[in-house]
Amino acid sequence: MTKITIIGSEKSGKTTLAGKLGKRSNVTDITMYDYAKNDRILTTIDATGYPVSVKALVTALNLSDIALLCIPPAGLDPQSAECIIALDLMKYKHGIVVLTKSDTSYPLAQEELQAKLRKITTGTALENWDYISVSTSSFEGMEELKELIFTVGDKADEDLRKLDGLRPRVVIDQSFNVTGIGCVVLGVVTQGTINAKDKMIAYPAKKELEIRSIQMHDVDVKSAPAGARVGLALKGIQSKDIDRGFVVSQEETVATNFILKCTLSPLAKEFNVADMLHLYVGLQSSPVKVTEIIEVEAKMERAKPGKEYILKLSGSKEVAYSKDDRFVLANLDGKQRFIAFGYEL
Ligand SMILES: Nc1nc2c(ncn2[C@@H]2O[C@H](COP(=O)(O)OP(=O)(O)O)[C@@H](O)[C@H]2O)c(=O)[nH]1
Ligand SMILES: [Mg+2]
Repeated sequence: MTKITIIGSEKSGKTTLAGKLGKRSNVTDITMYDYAKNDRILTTIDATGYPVSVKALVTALNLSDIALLCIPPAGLDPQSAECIIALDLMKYKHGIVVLTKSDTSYPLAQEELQAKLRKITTGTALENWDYISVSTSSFEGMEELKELIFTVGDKADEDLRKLDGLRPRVVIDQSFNVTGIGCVVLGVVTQGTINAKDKMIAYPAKKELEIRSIQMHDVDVKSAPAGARVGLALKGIQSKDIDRGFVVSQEETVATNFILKCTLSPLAKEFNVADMLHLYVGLQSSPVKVTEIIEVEAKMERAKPGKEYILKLSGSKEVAYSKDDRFVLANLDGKQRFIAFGYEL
């Protein structure tokens, strides 16, 4: 099972490409496309809510294993630059840079664009990504792209197999009520293996539940490994008590205030004590106020790009997370909105 997200600048051909990679299934601020052939299953997510919503981008990326960054012949614009910063702050491991609309460009220009992008992304999470030119009009590169997605998908799967033995966690992206069944949620097993009859807890609300049954691509299964996109019928909980962003797990920390060791992007906008930022972890987000900025031992009034700080952040919304979860911070007033990543101290 391979899960990809297509991101990039507006009008770079993202939605058209997603439409060529599968059948559209559901739409919110992210749109999913499904494709199944033999034992290959591909879920493609178009972060349709982005660029208006940063959350749509983070959500789509956190539901996927591979990012496709679309760059049209016109090259980088502020939005694709913001996508690169987001991918770097998230340390997004697997991805492909797709040079779109190749029918409107020339091979030499495509080569130059590729060289330029490779230079810009040196030292970022995108450093070793593959590049491919495609056109959804002439179909140039489309078969090669599908093959490449599955090759990168195999590498992503290898990484996921290392997570099968960890304690199970499922991030939820949808919940609804099905007549005769009850509460059904859709989500992704981010680590561990889940089994039917497992007793788990829905965080941050801390509601106990039992997994009644598990489906993967509409097929009933007894268990699901790390990386699986699953539909779960749940016992002991109502659909109104579980929502997008919830984590079904056995143990999570729940907090409204955070002390994070943060690294600011060199391209971040400066911010000050008392500024409001947005914090993202998994599919959750919360507005937080910066209450303290500490550089090594000294207290600061202002946080500068490219540096490390301990940030004290105060919010009012409960967020569930675990020790090794990577937090991302954004300043929604900025032009380039992503500013830092951090871990709980
Ligand atoms: N010539 C050409 N036009 C394309 C290609 N892919 C998309 N387009 C056109 O580019 C425009 C923007 O495409 P869309 O998929 O909506 O871009 P998005 O904003 O990134 O989702 C539309 O008019 C598409 O028909 C392509 O490969 N070649
Ligand atoms: Mg679109």
